Formats: sequence, C-alpha cells, structure tokens
Amino acid sequence: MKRLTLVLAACVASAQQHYTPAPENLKSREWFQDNKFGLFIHWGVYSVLGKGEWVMNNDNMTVAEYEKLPPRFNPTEFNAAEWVAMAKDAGMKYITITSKHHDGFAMFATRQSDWNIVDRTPYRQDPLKMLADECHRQGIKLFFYHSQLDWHNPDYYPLGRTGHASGRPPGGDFNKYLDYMDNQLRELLTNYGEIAGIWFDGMWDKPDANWRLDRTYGLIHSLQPAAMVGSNHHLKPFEGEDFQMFEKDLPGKNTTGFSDKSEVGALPLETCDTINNSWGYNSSDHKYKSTKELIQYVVKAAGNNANFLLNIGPMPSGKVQPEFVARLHEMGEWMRKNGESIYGTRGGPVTPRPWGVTTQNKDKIFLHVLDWKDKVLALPKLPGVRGATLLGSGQPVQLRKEPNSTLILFPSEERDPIDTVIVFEKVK
Ligand code: FHN
Repeated sequence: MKRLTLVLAACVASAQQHYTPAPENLKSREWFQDNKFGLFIHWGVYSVLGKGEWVMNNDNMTVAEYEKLPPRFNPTEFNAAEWVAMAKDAGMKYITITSKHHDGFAMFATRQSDWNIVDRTPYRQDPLKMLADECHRQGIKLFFYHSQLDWHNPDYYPLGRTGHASGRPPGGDFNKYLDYMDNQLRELLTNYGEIAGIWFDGMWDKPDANWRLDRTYGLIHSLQPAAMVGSNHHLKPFEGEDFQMFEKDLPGKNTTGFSDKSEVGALPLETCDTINNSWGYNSSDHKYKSTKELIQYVVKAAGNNANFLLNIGPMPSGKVQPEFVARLHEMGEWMRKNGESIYGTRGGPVTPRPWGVTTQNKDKIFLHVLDWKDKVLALPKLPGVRGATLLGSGQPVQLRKEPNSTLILFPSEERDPIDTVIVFEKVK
C-alpha cells in the first residue's frame, strides 16, 4: 500500500504544474465555507434494483445483464423544483448530484455515447438540465459528482480493483477513455449554466494509472474558472484541487478506514455521509440516523471547519422516501433557529472536544454543547469576549473567569437536548 501511495503521488506530482486558482475561484471557496451544508444525491438506473449503487459489482453483473436496467428506469415522478425546495427547506445551500457513477451511466444528455438516460430509458429526458435550471431559479448552487471509475466503458482498461465481472473485452485504450471523460465534463460545464464544481470519485480504483489530472482539472478551470474541483481519492489534496472531502469521517478522523492515508490540507473541507447506510437507493436499508445525530453532525463538521454534505438515494420513480424527507425538514427547523451559529462561521477558537465544538464569526463565538451532563463546564480561557447568552432566548449564562479557564455554570433547565448554543460577544 505504501508503494502504491508513493507511485500515485509520484505519477500525479510529476504530471502537475503549479496551479494558481483564479480570483473567482477563491471567491467560490469563501462562499463554500460560509454556506456549510449541502445535499448529496446518488441517483441512477441502479435504483431500479433497490440494492444501492454498487449492485453491478457486488452482484457480479456483466455489462450485458446491467444494460437490461435502463429500459426499466422511468422516473415520471421526478420533480426538480420539489427536490430543490426540499434542500432549501433543510437549510442546504448547494446540491451535489451524480452525473455519472461507477456504472458509467450518464444521467444527462451526452453525445459521447448512447449509454445515457435520454437514449437508453423510456424517460428520454435530461434530469440534470431540469435540476440545473431549477437550482439557478431558486438560488441553490449545483455541483456534479463524476466517477472516474467506469465499469461499462471498454476503454477503461487495464481494469483496476473493481468491475472484473463486467465481461468487457481486454485491450481497451485508457487515454481514449480519459478523452471520453474530458468530453463529457466539457458537456457538463458547457450545457448546464454556472456549475459550482466537480466532485470526482473513483481514482482509488487504479491508483497507479496516469489520470492526466492536469488536463482534466485544467479543462474545468478553463471552462468555468469559479468551479471548484475536489477528488475523493482519500489522499492529501493534489495541485489543481479547490476543496478536500472526507467520506463518513470528520477531517483528520479515520473511523471508516477511508482516510488512513489522508492529511487535512489547507483547502476548504467537506465531510459527506448517508442518512441510512446507503448512498444509492436501498429498499432494505432502514438504519436511519436520528435527526439529532444529523444536526449534531452539521455542528461537529462546522466546529472542525468543514462543510457537511448529507446524502439521499432517490427511488427509481423520482420520489424521495419519507424517512429522508422528514429528517431533512426537521434539520431545517433547527437551522432556521440556530443558523447564525453555523453559516458564515469558521471552526474554533476552542478545538473540538468530547462535550462539543465552537464556531466563530468576526463578532461572536458560538459554544455548541452537544454532550455534557455536569453543571459546570470548564473552557480554556477565552480572551477578548464579554458576556454569554443562550442563542435564541438571549438569556444570560453565568460565567466564572478563573486564571487559566472560563467556567460555564448552566443549570440543566437551560440545556437543549440536541445542542445548547451559548454566544460570546467578541470585544471590538
Ligand atoms: O464507491 C463510492 C460510493 O459509491 C459513493 O459514491 C461514495 C460517496 O462518497 N464514494 C465511493 C466510496 O468511497
């Protein structure tokens, strides 16, 4: 594995000139960090089987078998305005949707191959066009998730770690595959208006391949300089990337094994996770996180200076299952009351603790007490602040300033079961 990472890093490093983000890209990064909360959408023909987005690989389906799915995919109940309104109601400021996942199926109108929703399904429409128009209309930014890994394209060759049951003939041309990918990215960054960024995934399938990242990242930045490039390669960010994501972990943590080789870089950060345990629609996965867990996840991410990208896997009809809709709405109710302590903030000044986190903007520090039973909570000394009140009610909170710490004295009745947010005014 060490050799693999070194080879990958060497391949990439050798290929890359120094990247200077355009001024509008730096503005996008600011916007991204201020807006904190997004909706991740894994949607594709795999939803027909209701076994998640890895069904082709997990069930060892050949390309021929998998090609029987699109004729069964007809999402007549898909309503872009409804999806965007649901995200806005949850307090989310952007959407990241799968334009193509590992099955190679394009959820948009592409001229590069007929392996797409318009040419191969009875639906014959482009949901990404409808979603892009609706996002622009409702003021929500749109990112496209795009899989570099492709289990369908014969030029994705030599195979990597996955997709060995696809039955594709050997001997494809990988550079031809990368041309194909770049051409689809050109379509996504040309035909859908302003796109906030590209969320790459799948490089980990062929870690020692020459992915020509310079060319691909350069193409994106030339077509839309403000667009942010991120890649879920689980390693330290590469030149040309504008944000860094962590899957199912807060930055720097590694509970899932994905991030053992990762390092928290200096780029804007984002953590992504599922509401149940599946990215794509999975009819038998009912392991839903509670609304409390999900709200605390947004707060912990913000306290770790990261965004939170929360996933849904819509059904093949185009409808979103009620367990997801309910939790998103309840999160929105909390964000409407407490959003000031999240949007426009950065993590700190107190680093994340077992009892909670802090966030701050230029005028205030927000203490998020997520899990604390005692009557007194000792904080490191907080210089340059005055007074403490409860967010919302403005009720004063008792403080006792000790030589090296600040004690918060808050009786139980003042606590909130999800997050007791205490506000300190910064002394100007
Ligand atoms: O294999 C994918 C998976 O299907 C899903 O897209 C997640 C989302 O972050 N990323 C990969 C697993 O690391």
